[in-house]
Amino acid sequence: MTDTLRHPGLVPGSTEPQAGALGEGWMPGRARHEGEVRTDWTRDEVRALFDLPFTELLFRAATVHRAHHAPDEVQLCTLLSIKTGGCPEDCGYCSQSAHHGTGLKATKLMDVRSVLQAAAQAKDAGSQRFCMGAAWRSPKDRDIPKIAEMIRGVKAMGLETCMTLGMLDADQARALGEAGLDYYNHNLDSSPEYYDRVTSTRTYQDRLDTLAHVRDAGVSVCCGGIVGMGETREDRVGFVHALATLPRHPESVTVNALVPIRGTPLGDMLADTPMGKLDDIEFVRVVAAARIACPMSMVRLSAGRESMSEATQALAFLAGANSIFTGDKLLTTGNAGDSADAALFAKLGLKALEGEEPMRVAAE
Ligand code: SAM
Ligand code: DTB
Ligand code: SF4
Repeated sequence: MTDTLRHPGLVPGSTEPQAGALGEGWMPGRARHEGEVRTDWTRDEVRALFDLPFTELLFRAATVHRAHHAPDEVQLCTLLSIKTGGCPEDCGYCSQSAHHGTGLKATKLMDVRSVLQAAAQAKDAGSQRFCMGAAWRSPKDRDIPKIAEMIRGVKAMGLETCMTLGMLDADQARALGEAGLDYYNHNLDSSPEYYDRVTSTRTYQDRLDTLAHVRDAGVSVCCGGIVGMGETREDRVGFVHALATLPRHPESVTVNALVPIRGTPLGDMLADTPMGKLDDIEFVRVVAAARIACPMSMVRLSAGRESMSEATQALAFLAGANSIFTGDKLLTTGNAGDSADAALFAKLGLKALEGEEPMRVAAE
């Protein structure tokens, strides 16, 4: 069943305000039909979304959201770091890079049994998807059989599987697909222009190449980035534009707020500076723009929720976020925790998504 059928009357465009209701500023950035899936967004159109009056942007995002998704349903995902620290990449935000002195203890790849135990706990806690992350530049071919075993084991529990292991070549992506992997998370992180300020050990094109291999292998894509890294509004525009103009929108779009970590270049640079905390309204603008530009995707309110007010999270849900990471840990940093989330869901009248995601339904 499509989401449109589940929400009769909320077809794309049905709740649009009249064009011109807000004067000249309204038309730029307007999709040809509200909620239409397009991969030909121009950067000017995305910028025009960001430039809308905040309440107008929120209204438009909420309208698009309702056209494709149940607004009271939020997908629950759980993260596990299956190989922590010691990463050869130098991502300026990351606690796990061997280039930074964060004091994090590096570990080997976990054994399959321990991973399956953690997955079983996540399932008991109501999670729909189990996301496994490794601090690698890319996996070694010798790691793939063990990774494949984890995928098969987690799937056998009835959970969706997601892996994030760094760059993949075409054969590795195919091997993960053959093991039954549902999603691969690989983030573009920021705009193409800002990327080399964030990471110097790989290029934007490297990220795009892996995303293409993942798609070619028939694995769904989870892709997003981080806001609050000292980037400009124009970089946030470029980031959403990059997601919206991929050959096919990611099934999941992750929007992380930077978790500033002492010992990382970005964490240290931004700590105690006025730039250190991204304005909440600007963060919600990114969520809303991503929702409008990628109407069918699940938009995940990702890292940074632990220090985000309930009101900001509520605005993000109104703006179209419909997925979160649950539990009290992300990969190496804290997360809001199940009791805080249960209280928030009760307060906001939200419930866990149990059905399928629209883009996956459409692809089947
Ligand atoms: N090594 C793999 C890679 O980089 O693709 C997978 C793991 S990596 C930790 C996954 C994503 O987590 C990054 O792309 C980044 O967007 C996000 N992330 C890492 N550290 C973060 C932080 N301190 N705050 C917010 N997001 C962060
Ligand atoms: C994503 O976009 N966010 C998640 C997941 N993909 C792998 C990771 C967030 C990590 C936050 C910092 C940490 O816990 O180390
Ligand atoms: Fe390594 Fe991923 Fe962290 Fe970059 S974000 S340092 S690739 S674990």
